[in-house]
Amino acid sequence: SLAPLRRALLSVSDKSGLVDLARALDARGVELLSTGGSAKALRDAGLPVRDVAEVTGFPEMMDGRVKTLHPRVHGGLLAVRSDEAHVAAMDEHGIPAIDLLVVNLYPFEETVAKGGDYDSCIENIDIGGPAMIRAAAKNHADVCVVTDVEDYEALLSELESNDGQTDLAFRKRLAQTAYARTAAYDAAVSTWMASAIGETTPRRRAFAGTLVQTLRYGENPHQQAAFYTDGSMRPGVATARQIQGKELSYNNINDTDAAYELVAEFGGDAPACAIIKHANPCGVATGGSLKEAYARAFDCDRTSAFGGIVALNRPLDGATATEIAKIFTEVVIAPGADDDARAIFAAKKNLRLLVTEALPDPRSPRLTYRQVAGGLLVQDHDSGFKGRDDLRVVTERAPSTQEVEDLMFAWTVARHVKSNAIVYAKDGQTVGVGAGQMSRLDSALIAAAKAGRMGEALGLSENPAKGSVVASDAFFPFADGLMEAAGAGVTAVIQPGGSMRDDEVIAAANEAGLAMVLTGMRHFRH
Ligand code: 93A
Repeated sequence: SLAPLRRALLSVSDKSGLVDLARALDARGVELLSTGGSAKALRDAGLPVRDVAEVTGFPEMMDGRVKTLHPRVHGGLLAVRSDEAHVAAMDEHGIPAIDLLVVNLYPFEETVAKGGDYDSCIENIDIGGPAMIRAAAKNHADVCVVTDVEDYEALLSELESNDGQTDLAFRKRLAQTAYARTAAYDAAVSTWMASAIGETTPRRRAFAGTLVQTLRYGENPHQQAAFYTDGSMRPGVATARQIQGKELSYNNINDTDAAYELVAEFGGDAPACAIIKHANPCGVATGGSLKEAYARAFDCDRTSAFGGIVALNRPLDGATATEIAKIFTEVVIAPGADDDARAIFAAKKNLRLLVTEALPDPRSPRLTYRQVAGGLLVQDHDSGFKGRDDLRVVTERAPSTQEVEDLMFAWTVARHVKSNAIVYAKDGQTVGVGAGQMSRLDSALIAAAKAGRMGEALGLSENPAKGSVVASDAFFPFADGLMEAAGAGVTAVIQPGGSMRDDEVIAAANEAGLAMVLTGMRHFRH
């Protein structure tokens, strides 16, 4: 719905673009209210402007600490235009309706960045600005709020296309941006204060998150830790319901996330199971019943699966619960658990059972953050995807239908393995995972060795790597890693390609009679 724009309040520290914006508003017949410095800039440009002090009946005081903090300002921002009582209150108290708020805040971050002293940082904490921004953003049903000079143009073209009015969708978008600004602003204040006073307690840290719980400790017992939700409500460990078991630990949460994000790749069609240790999958399987998927994931590396995290893509049933309960497992997460399963787990007091309403969507866009000394690395979550149709066959032999199935499975798992990642798989089951090595060759060697151990543990007559396929999360820089896999008995290879030595690697694959496909997309994970 469209909202008219009759009166605007402009109060900005960064005055760039202010005069042009005000001139355009004035040309549309918008009445301009403004605070000290902003009002002066407008007056100097010859624009008609009314001082907020005139509206409030109070002068700006206390070095500007109190200028807009007044009911005649906040009433004008917060009044619901469709509410008779609100409108009556405006009339009774001489409160002018403010339809547009343009504010940018005291340059607190800049003051800190240029090494301002304690007192000047304190003086640059804006109080009135955030108060108005938050009020206007709350009342976006009637009021438009602009907090970024970059959005002035968008505002003017919005007015242009709506005959001087603003659309609700536009006001919502700016309101959301406004809250991002005030949240980041206060986070900056808190972070600065934390360093000023040497506060390092995790639960006192500021960032855009909501505290779920203080954890007993972090990655190690001497580290303090806390758990926050990011407000996205994405299905997963942060929003899961814990049915039973001990309190989740920091590592539990991290590993449960890795497990659930991996198993979600398989959707809900065929049962799938992933078992995680130290953020890497030690076994993944799909197909058959849920119980079979678990058993086959477990079989890949029974030793590592001890004390692991189990994620399922289907609601946990009694048969699968019985199987899982046979060994020590830290956490089980699934999109639900039936009564049988709950009864079976009830006997295992410590075993943590988490259920979610749904599986996470592995393709949905979001950001990931990683802290480095003095900074945050922010990037898109790796939701890039290549399907069967994107595969490019580069060898003389093309993979068979069964090999393509296994290649896609191995490729799906590999993106969830820490780099360098090498995954051997057969019939929808991992048979060897090489994770986190500094050389791809070493990861290939480890994956092959683990396949050998799997064969021994299960008493197989043949190494399960024989007749398997291999996935590599990034290209083979040399043929050696590929040759190692060929030696282990793989018949087909999936990898991104793009190495300077692709030709050499392809020639080696042909020499060994392998089928190889390139995806053109790398999936490093660190
Ligand atoms: O000191 S304040 O927190 N107290 C207030 O009441 C107040 N109202 C607006 N700072 C306040 N502001 C801020 O003043 C605005 O957020 C803006 O950054 C600045 C604009 O002041 P001027 O127009 O006087 O340059």
